[in-house]
Amino acid sequence: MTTQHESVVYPPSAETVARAHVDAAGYEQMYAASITDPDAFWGEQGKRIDWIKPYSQVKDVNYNFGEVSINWYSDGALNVSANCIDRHLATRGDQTAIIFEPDNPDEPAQNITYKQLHGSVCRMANVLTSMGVTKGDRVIIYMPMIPEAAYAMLACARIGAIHSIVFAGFSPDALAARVNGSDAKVVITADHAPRGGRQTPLKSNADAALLHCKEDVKCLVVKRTGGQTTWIEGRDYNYNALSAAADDSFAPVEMNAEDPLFILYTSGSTGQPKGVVHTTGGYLVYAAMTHEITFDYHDGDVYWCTADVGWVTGHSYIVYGPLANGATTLMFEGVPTYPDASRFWQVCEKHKVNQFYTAPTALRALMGQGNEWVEKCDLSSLRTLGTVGEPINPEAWNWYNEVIGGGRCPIVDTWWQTETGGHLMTPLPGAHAMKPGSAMKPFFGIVPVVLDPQSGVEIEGNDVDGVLCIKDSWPGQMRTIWGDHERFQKTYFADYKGYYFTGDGCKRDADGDYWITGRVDDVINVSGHRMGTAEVESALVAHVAVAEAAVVGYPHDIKGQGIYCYVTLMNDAEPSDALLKELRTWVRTEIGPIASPDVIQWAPGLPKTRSGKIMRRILRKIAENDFGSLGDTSTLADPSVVDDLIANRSGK
Ligand code: 6R9
Repeated sequence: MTTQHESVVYPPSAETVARAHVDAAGYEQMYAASITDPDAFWGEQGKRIDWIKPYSQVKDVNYNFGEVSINWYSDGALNVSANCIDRHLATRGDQTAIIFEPDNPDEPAQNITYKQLHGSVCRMANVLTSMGVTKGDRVIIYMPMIPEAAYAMLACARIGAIHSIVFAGFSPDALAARVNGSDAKVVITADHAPRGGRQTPLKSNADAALLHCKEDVKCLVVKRTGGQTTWIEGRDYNYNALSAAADDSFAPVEMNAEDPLFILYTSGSTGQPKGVVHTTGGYLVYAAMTHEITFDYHDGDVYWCTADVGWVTGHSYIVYGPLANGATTLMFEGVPTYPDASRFWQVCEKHKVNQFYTAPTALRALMGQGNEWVEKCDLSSLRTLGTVGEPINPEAWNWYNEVIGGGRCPIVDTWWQTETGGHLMTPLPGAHAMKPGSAMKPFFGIVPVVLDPQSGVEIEGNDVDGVLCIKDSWPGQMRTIWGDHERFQKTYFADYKGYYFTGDGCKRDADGDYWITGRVDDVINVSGHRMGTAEVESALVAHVAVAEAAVVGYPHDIKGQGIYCYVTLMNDAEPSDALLKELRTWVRTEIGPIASPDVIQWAPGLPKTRSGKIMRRILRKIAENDFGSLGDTSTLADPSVVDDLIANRSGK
């Protein structure tokens, strides 16, 4: 995988520029306005959505460590579900809001109109209310990628309950931690989740999780496959029966702009995942605006983001952004390679998709299968292509551009994070020339700065690199970590005072365009999924045979990064293939299949400083097979452990 920067530049076509919401001059003018007078700019943008009570205040932000507080539109009131549904009913009630494409291509797709969406969401809101859910309560959503997942999100928003989605690939233990961490009242799940022809037993996972939760947590079960599940009377509620009997109207609850909309757990460099909190008004304004402008979405287009609602991309760019804009958004239950490697392209052809948004890892996997899978499909409807989740290598970018986009479609390489709510840097289709692998330019209102990692001083000028921080707030920014505002400040505002610290490294090239160079902390990015090495380590050391573990990322052709684990066993444990397999299964059970170790190396000792700190830099180099540049090992307590690790490095 090449990572060097290509100097090739792809300007947008005249047709793209003519159609685009924003052209080059428009970008310059709007960007300048957004920075010079954020109150005026965002005050105007706030009108994209409907307010029950208009705001008189726009931005009210303090980035000073110790007193960080972020508020937008804070005296306004609104309801997100009303914005995503009700306000479209008069003009587009019969337009498709959600296209559902099931895992099995032989199962019919569904087109759900805005009117139908309204009915289903109201019924779900009534069901949740009858289970005791009210404004401010937390609801966990642990679901397949089916329309009911979107109904659940919007029903919570309608009631004013705070949802927290747990990706269906997470284990019962991870689910229990999130139910308990958010003190949730209800878990919404389904019997099974079909994916790639296989089925994940969601309900039985939820049963296992709920054994470790408070007894009064209730479970609402959606029928997806009709497969066998156990049923606990009094705790389990049958969604299909209850919603059929429920009223199809439910008045949206008035929410303050700063009331939480959702919590989403994400990995950090230390400790267990943290509950990122997004609020109601600013988040929706930002999700709606970025969805329209980044993808150059126009009325009547069909838009498809292949993410899962379990990740932030699914929140902002499958559900909230598109629906706030009255779009037709496609929800896909399956995987790119089932039943075969042409599935994505068949779905594009079948539903005449105009904007397509996916992750580099999927592109790399599909690219390796050959072009014949693409060439048999008609992709002429495609207009904008997007990527997200990790840096895209030039080979994958070129393949996306030429083979998928036929050289006609701008590629928006959107850099952002769970914490940012929406895109912070991306080329805009009609405004910027593209460079393969570059996130190019900041979105409106975003002031990226490159800091010297040691001194924290801003590095001015071009052709520079350092750590990426953001100078000021934007409406979609996270507001706090659920239940731990101090951790919020320490994670994002302590290392570089007065800035939001992204955790990413970045280069500003000679033209002033931005390139994300990857995480500078102990977070790794596996197939576009964020993982804290600390989480995998703590799963490993929870096993009786493991004394100590250190986990690092290493370059992986398809996944971007793979998980490399150094494991020191207890004195009475013997290394064996069986134990290796057991540990792999153990981590999958503790966290979920996405955390499955790619490599486990037995390490009789780990390289440590005299004060006992593990030298991860060295472990990273060994995992990368880069023994020539181990750097200074003289500060190690026992330098000979390094020789042993090199001599026994696993074959991968
Ligand atoms: C939206 C999302 C965030 C981290 C982020 C960065 C990496 C995301 C990227 C990218 C290079 C891009 N990342 N988009 N790196 N180019 N276009 O992915 O959120 O799961 O929180 O991950 O992903 O390292 O800091 P999240």
